[in-house]
Amino acid sequence: MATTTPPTRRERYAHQEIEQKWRDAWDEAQLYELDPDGAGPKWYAVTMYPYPSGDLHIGHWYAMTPSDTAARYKRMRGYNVLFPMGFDAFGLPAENAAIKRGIHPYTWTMANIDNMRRQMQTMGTMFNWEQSVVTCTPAYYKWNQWFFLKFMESGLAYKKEAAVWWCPVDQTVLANEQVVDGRCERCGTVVYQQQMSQWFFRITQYAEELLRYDGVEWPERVRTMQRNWIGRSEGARVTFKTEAGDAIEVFTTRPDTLWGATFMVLAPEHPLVAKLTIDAQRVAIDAYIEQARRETEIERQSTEKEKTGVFTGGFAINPVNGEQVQVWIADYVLMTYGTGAIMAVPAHDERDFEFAQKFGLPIIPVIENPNTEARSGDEYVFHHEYGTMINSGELTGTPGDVAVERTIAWLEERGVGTGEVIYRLRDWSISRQRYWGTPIPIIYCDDCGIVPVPEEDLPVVLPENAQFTPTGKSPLLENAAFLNVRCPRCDGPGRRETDTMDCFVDSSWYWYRYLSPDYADGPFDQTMKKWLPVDQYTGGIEHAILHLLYARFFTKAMRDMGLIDFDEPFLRLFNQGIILGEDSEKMSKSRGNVIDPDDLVFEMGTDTIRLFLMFLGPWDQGGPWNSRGISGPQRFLERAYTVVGETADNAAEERDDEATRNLRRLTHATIGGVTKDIEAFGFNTAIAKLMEFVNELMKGKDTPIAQTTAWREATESVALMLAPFTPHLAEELWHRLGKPFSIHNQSWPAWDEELAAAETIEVAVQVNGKVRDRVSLPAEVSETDALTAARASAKVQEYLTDKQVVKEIYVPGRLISFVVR
Ligand code: ANZ
Ligand code: ZN
Repeated sequence: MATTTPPTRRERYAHQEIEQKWRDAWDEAQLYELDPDGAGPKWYAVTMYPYPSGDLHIGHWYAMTPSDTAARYKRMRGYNVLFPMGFDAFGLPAENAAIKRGIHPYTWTMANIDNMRRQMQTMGTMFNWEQSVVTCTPAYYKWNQWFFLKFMESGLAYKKEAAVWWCPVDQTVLANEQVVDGRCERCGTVVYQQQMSQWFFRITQYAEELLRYDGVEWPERVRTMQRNWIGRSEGARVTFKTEAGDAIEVFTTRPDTLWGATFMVLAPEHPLVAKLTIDAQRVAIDAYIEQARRETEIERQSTEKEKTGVFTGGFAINPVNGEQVQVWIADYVLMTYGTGAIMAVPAHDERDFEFAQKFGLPIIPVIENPNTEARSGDEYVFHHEYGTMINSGELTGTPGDVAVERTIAWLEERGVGTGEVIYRLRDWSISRQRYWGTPIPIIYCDDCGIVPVPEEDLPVVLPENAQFTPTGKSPLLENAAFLNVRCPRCDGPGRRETDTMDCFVDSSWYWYRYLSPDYADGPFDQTMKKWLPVDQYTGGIEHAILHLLYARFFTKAMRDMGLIDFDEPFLRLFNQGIILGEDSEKMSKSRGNVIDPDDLVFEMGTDTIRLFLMFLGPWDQGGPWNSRGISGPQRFLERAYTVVGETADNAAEERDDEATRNLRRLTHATIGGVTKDIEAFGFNTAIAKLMEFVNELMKGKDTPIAQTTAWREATESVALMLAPFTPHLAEELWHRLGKPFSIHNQSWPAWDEELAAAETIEVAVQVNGKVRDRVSLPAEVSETDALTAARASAKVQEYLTDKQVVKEIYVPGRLISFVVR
């Protein structure tokens, strides 16, 4: 097309045309399609799949484009890379949209997925779209149901009546993991406990193994969070007897303090409370139970709160010394931990100490304070140190380092206690009274009881018709056609389970399904198993506990089913940071600080955004968006385009002078540095090195150096190193360099350490006119550094010690001379 505007000296980089052109070319060539039999070692990279909320935001870009860069780099290193993407499509927001706006969750979800897929195409990623999953499709959730049945067979899935967390706004049960500081993770409402019959996955069976991370590289931070969540405690279970002969079991981490147990405290929900309570105390006890029921666990455990409690009027016998002790109830003892009852040792436990002080209960020290300065005056100050046992019958005098184990042995001999390990981890409750999830494949029959749906009848398809009213009851209850079925065992009338599965079930194994999304004979095709386990998993730190623990549990369960033969799903884990708004606040519509990637793509192109996000800082740090800061990466890409484009047709003469040697050195040093940085996910520093390199090239582009083979090597390296970061521009540069399509099938440039090393020169060192040594120095060394290096030579030092240096000279590149007296 003819144009009247004179051509600018520097052709501008027309991102819109270029990016679309190359994306079309990649699609056409099916460039990124997986070749299961392709050459090279396998590399399985997974970025946590998104929830299809509707719009791709800049956080998605920050999660996905750097991991794309890492995957592209691996591809250039010769790996056969699998890098799929999918959608976590079940869950509450879809159902809430249905309630609020009358759109069916399926319609809402699928429309969102279409939109997000379209937006994702503009990110220029190499996702293997033919390996994708959408978890709300029967082809996917059938296998959730299959896993459920297999878990039932092996005792990993079971049903029990349990106190569960209930969110009054979302009208559903929440897993422990979904309760944050006593509130619903989704809507922030204070949750409370309710008794309900629920399906559970027995994750506690793997508690011990989940504490180990053999052969995986995971951030210490995540491992610590998971370890704390699993919460392993070593101690003893000890039996106290009531006057009526009932056994009250307690769990204690400090059996060595047993002789100081001067009272007992039961959780208000403890089953023995009713029996222990004497008539005179019943009103007070009942009122207290009611009050405690309304408190969250966080409130109950708060150390700031003043201790409260009520005496039941009942007594128990301390088994080690036969002393009678009062039995109280108090909210600080939780029914959900240990045995729901404690022996209170006010001399050595802070909560018990406060409680005893408030209610005037006896305090008997039984552990010597190894920290003598802590003793003060007459008033007893509690301490929780380990130390020599005192006031402890025949164990008095036992040293602190063996006190716990000796006490346990002593208890075991007498049959009143045993060593025990307990965990804070609870079994995973997976029942949800909601519609938009995987139906639990169970049928209830009056005659046969709980009957699993036979495997050949899977999937139990989620019916389209349901009442979306937040009643707290499962919407499927209203659907008679779904509800009423024949019992698979006796053919009598049966009812389907109407609860659906927690959608964390879906995300516990989706990367196995990526291997063969259409496979009909199992959750995944065993012929694809060479890709497993995942080599690199990336995603947000918010999933450190829930998702990642469930994922590990599923993998261990699958191993024990014989489906796979490894222990951990993700060999390496990386957590990216968060992109904040320009005001350094979390992006939110109400703050008006949301950055819309679609606008940016239009304005400045995909490659610029990708580069900016990676240049922002270390990937795990995140940081605020900076609309002025984007001009740096933008200018850099313009420069790269100019420097490569303008010299692409230059002559390429073989030359070997200082200038070409310097250029080669810089080229190889840059490749070496960028490689090391990418390997360590140091994208920002890698980009900084590329920027410096291109700046140097800008200086030489109109000089004779630009007519050499060294220059060709340099410009080709720029294109190749940009390929993982800015795939469109790199493809364009490659094309301009006259190279065949596609740059994304090229090898990562090799570098030569020797060429990369700074050039060195040999310089003679004279003392009083006689050569005493030769030192190697970088060619561009400064006078000060040259003199320092010369003084450091042992041979030179011999002639300098005890002498006064009266003159020192550096003749650049030739000589260092000292005159001494
Ligand atoms: C006596 C004792 C004496 C205790 C002492 C501690 C110090 P971790 O480490 O968290 O496992 N405990 C046990 N079950 C409880 C429950 N359901 N609710 C509230 N507290 C409970 O804590 C174990 C300790 O927490 C146990 O050891 C018990 O108090 C208390 F000098 O027993 B200890
Ligand atoms: Zn039956």
